[in-house]
Amino acid sequence: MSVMSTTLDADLCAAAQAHPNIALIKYWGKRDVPLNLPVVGSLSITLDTLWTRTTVRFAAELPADRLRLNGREDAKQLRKVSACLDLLRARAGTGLRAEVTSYNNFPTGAGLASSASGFAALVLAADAALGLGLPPATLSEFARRGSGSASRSIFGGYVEWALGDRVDGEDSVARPIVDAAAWPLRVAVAITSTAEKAIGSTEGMNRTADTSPYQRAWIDTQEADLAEARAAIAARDFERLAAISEFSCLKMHALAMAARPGLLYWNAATMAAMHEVRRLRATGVPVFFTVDAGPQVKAICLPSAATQVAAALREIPGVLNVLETGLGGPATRIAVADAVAA
Ligand code: 2P0
Repeated sequence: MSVMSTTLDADLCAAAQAHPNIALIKYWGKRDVPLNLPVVGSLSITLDTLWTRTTVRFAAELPADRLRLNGREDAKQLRKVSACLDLLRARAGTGLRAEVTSYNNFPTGAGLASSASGFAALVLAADAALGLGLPPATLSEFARRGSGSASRSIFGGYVEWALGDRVDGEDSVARPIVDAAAWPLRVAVAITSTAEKAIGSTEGMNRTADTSPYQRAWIDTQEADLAEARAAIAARDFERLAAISEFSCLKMHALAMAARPGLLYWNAATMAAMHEVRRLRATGVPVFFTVDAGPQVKAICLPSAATQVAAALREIPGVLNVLETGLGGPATRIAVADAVAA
């Protein structure tokens, strides 16, 4: 079906849903900023109950792209969204502008990877609206161009985003390594602030690369961490995954803290939650933490410990809310009618 032949009689409109992901082996640093090519590979889990739902409508009457995010026009994100849509327009051979409507059922811009689920949902909805049917690896590549971590949210369960070595970045895409159902860990997200973060990931990563004396060590040690995490997941070895994941998280924060000026994403409740997770683990509870470029603490645990972990996090002063989720599936198309605010 040619795009141009359908523009006069039908809206090119489709919707998609994608879930945020949490990196256990972290992405931090870009070797190519415009292409979002990373300096390290990374490995994540995709979440279940948190989602972004996005509708994309291409139409001849639109003079420019428009974005409504959580019910409001968002000029700040529009440039990145337009640039991402350009990739799909180029494949479709169309110059049609689009109206994008997107909702998150979780706080935006607070270290909960809303850009990951956001760009994954955007790319899949635009792909469907234009009738492209691009393969998942290409969807992952295009999502990466919007936001690095979005490459991983195209897929469900345990996902690895390859470092790649091509200058055009075509091999720096994600792939699923183990299904969510094959090892259904649980995640409790301790929300300690709902404010938008002061320093975005891109700026933080670039400042780190420019000024942190630990950047070289970070790059040189990542492959061993990835190998260890892959082995832990393959063996369903929770303690081994806990150890390597906390190591990668603390190493990333140490790297960023050593930038000038240092990046401090934690608040007092972030620290308290990390200590509580370690206290629980010392008493035999199967749980570990990870923290991204924001103050929320993600506690990953075996299903048997989920209720106890969430209850313990709720007791911590400064923890505003605890979201509980399992591991989720890949980005999927949804009916346009289901994409409106839930
Ligand atoms: C990650 N983070 O692996 C790491 C760990 C935050 C800390 O990916 O600049 O929004 O759009 O590529 O993907 C958050 O950074 O950054 C992130 P851009 P992104 O999940």
